[in-house]
Amino acid sequence: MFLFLKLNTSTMKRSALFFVLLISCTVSWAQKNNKAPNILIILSDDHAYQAISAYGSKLMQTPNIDRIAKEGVIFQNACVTNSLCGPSRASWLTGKYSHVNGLKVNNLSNPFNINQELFSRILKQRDYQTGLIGKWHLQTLPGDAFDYWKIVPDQGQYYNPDFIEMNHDTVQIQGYITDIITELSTQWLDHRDTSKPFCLFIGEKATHRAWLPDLQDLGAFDDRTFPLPPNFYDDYRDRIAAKNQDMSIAKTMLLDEDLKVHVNYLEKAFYSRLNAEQLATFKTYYEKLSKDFDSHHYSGRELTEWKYQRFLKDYLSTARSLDRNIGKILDYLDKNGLSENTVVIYASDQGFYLGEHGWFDKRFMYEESMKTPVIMRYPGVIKAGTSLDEMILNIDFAPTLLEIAGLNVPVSMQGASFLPLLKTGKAENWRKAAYYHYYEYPEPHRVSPHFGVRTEQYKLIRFYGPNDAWELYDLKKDPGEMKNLYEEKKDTELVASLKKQLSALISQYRDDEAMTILKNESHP
Ligand code: SGN
Ligand code: CA
Repeated sequence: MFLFLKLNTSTMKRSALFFVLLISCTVSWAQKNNKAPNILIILSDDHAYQAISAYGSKLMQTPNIDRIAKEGVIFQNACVTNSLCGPSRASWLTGKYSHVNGLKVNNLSNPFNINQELFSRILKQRDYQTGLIGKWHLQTLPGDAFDYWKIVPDQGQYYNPDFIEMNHDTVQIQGYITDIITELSTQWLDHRDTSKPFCLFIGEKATHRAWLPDLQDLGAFDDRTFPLPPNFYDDYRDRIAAKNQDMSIAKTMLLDEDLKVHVNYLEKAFYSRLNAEQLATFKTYYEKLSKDFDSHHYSGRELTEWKYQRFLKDYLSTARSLDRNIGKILDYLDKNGLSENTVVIYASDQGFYLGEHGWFDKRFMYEESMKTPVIMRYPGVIKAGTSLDEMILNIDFAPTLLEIAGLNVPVSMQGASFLPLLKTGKAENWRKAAYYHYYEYPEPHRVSPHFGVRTEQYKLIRFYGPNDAWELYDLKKDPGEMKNLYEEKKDTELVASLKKQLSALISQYRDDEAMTILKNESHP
């Protein structure tokens, strides 16, 4: 027994020594080689997952976006917390809900507070080289939030656009916005300090209204007739807020400004940006179309369906350049040996309706707006071809990116890092319910404010203000969200449990405004 122990102790000592040696070698190897990864974010504007072939779209092929999915992960249930450009970007940067970061609506009179904690500034302070190029739309300038920035003012222009530089000068650059943003991004990468990891935030203007394509893509879908979404002729029965919106293809979408039928080239400021040659190409295409439109004398449903077809043709043509430019950026990474050590994220600031419920635009908590495309590549960490059903939120990006960079996540950030999901495809105790709160009313689309909770199967929404109502959907049985089950189920355990989850999330995220509405309801 004694002999055995002795033998065992000396074996243990030798093993321990071996391990100490092994660990010290590993640490020095790791220190030399474990360079923090670069981060490249491409955030588009209003790009619907229904128009991305990696999400199963039959509307068009997006081979370059699909390439990121093939080499990485596609999130099937990535959601925003307030489906609007400025608020979504503010949540991206801060990792916080709108009521905490202060940006609830796109509003000139209430600019984003740039001095709060932002993931980009933390990366910058921790030796990342940070850049921001393209759409920003936070009404305030980026200031010291990035080492370098060059942004388009407000929504930006598609043709020969203006850019604001760091010295606050505005310069006009000739060409098509999506190409220019790629060009500026690769130029910045060419001149970066290669001794540091980089984080580049690319804000695309595409595919925002009024869907103006690169001139080489005009007519790219003219031989196609797109099927109407099954709920295109929604009558909004049982759904007062949906009924009272102003974002329908039939009534809101404009023939001239949106669909370029007999556009007044003198009135709309952006057409005056085109040079003579560009204007001639543009006019040739849309004047032929206008004549054709006149000859048909469309009305009623025929007119609405003509508008839908034209909307999709312009929208998808604009998306063609977006996908092509994403390909250019991926090629740049390949050519410069950066692909292996760069995390690439492709996402849209929110989803978008492509005719579902008869709509364009976003804002509502219904699926096509609340869910947004998120596709990500991280060689060596994410297994190629992964598809995840877990619900991630736009407030999760800031904590995830900080964790990827090996930095601590401030406790004040409300999102959760989904790095464990990326590494293993699962995460302990991942959220089972997502909280949403939308505010902007009445302009520009008369979408009533609302908040709610989405689980894997159900969605409970509380509209307040002008259209006071509860709504309940069974997403499995009714993915088009056409049947509001609330009246039928309001006294059931299901509704009680969803209300409990909603109230718990409201407390967790400290949304006092929503809490007051709920409290007033239970104690009239
Ligand atoms: C503009 C658009 C709206 C759109 C908002 C917000 N009208 O006001 O249709 O909802 O932007 O979009 S437009 O005639 O000026 O195009 S966001 O993506 O920036 O939030
Ligand atoms: Ca947007």
